[in-house]
Amino acid sequence: MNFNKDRFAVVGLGETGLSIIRYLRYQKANLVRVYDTREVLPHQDRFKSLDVRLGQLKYADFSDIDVIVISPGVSIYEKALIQALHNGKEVIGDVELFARSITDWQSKIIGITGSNGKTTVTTLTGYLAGASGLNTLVAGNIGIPVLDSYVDIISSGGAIPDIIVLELSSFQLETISSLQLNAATVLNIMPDHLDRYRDLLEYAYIKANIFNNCDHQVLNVDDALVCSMVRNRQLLSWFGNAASEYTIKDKCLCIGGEKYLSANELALVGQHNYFNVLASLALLNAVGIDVCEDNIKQALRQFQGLEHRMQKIAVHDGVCYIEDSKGTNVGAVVAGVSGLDGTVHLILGGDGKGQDFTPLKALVSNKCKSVAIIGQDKLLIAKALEGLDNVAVEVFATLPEAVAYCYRNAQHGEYVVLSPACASWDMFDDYKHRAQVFIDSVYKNIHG
Ligand code: UMA
Ligand code: ADP
Repeated sequence: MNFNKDRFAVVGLGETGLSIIRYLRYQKANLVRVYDTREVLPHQDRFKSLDVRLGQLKYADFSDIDVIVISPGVSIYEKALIQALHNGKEVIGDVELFARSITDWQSKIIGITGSNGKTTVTTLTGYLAGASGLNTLVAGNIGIPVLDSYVDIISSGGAIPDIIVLELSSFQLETISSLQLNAATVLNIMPDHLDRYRDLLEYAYIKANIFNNCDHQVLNVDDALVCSMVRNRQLLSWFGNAASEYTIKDKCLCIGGEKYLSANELALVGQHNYFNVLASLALLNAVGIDVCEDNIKQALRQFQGLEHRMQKIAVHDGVCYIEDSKGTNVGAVVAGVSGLDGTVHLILGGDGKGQDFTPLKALVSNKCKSVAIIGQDKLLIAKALEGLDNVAVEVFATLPEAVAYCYRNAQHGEYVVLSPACASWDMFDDYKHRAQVFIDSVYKNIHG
């Protein structure tokens, strides 16, 4: 790739696409054209000065292009892109461009992926690295396009970070080859994005790309697919069950058999979050940060977790209302809801992304008194829950109706939880919008 000679195209005109365009302009590259597979763009006015092509990608439209930079929302398996690769064109993503741009930086780089817990672990790892006094950059799938961070730092003459913590989605991992990571983790593999991948194995295989150029792997010993990702000649740390270096014993987080912190000293709650903390500690240790320092332990005690992940939003008449709009797959819902110490009235539903909902049946049978289902895949979910005599299962047209139903059913000491196991796009702008509708509906019921 050569910025002086090559002709570039950008595919996908969301946040990443905008950051790629900004980066290519900064590099004074020849940006010939931009594409998006949608017929209509959400912010068309932002691309006025560009040659924009909308609709299905056609290989012929790339004939005058050398390097195609794609957004994560566009699959590298698109026919036109496969053909472009076959014909010797480069097809890369924003993280690959970032990796090629920082080869002279001395930063330690941590990569984090997994089906669930990425954003929590990325935020926590960045927060703890910052608490240890290091200049830390957090970017990637977390919502901060890596190329925006790059241009911000370079154009402002800012300091090169000591530590870079990257949240990487499977979509981004489809297109990386040069990213050198000092430490990386795959937190877990649970069914997700099966509308994009043919099966769970293909999805897991793409996630394992994170270890292609990595010094130190941090792996979840309790996850069979993650265990299969061990690579020769890489250092290795395990987190998970009692036999691993980073584990939980007698309600304490332990490292190498030594007690590190008592779980009840953490502001974070839930078993899954204890494993998130252990993964984060292993990653930090792997890049040479002493996690036994007092300021790191103090920061850990203070870390409250993130919005939209099993967040308590109200307690009324002894009923606790929890918003988990980020519970967008079955694995997240099982992990979050099974950790609650009481009976649950659960709201499920939305765009199921091709998932198998049957694992919800055991959870619902063990934890729930009633379930309200909404969204595009409501009938699929209702079918997966068929035959549960002890649980009331109802289907609703809207989220406020589902909330009203749970509000009526819930009694003192019980929980009402929005943890939909689905994406929100069929009914809402995004998961934050869904969360807001839930919160507004809860308050409307409480206050009349
Ligand atoms: N799209 C098309 N055609 C296109 C381009 C996009 O239909 O040509 C659609 C996509 O399928 C998607 C939407 O438009 O539904 C946005 O896609 P995008 O690639 O333009 O997304 P960005 O706005 O650039 O945001 C992306 C990540 N989104 C996706 O991967 C879908 C954001 O992660 C990420 O924060 C951002 O880059 C910065 O790195 C979001 C996400 O949902 C939070 N990620 C998935 C996840 O976490 O499970 C992978
Ligand atoms: P991601 O960025 O991978 O989507 P988040 O940290 O945003 O992960 O959390 C998303 C959902 O997954 C939330 O519902 C949260 O409660 C749940 N979750 C977080 N960590 C884990 C984990 N280690 N295992 C299972 N579920 C988890």
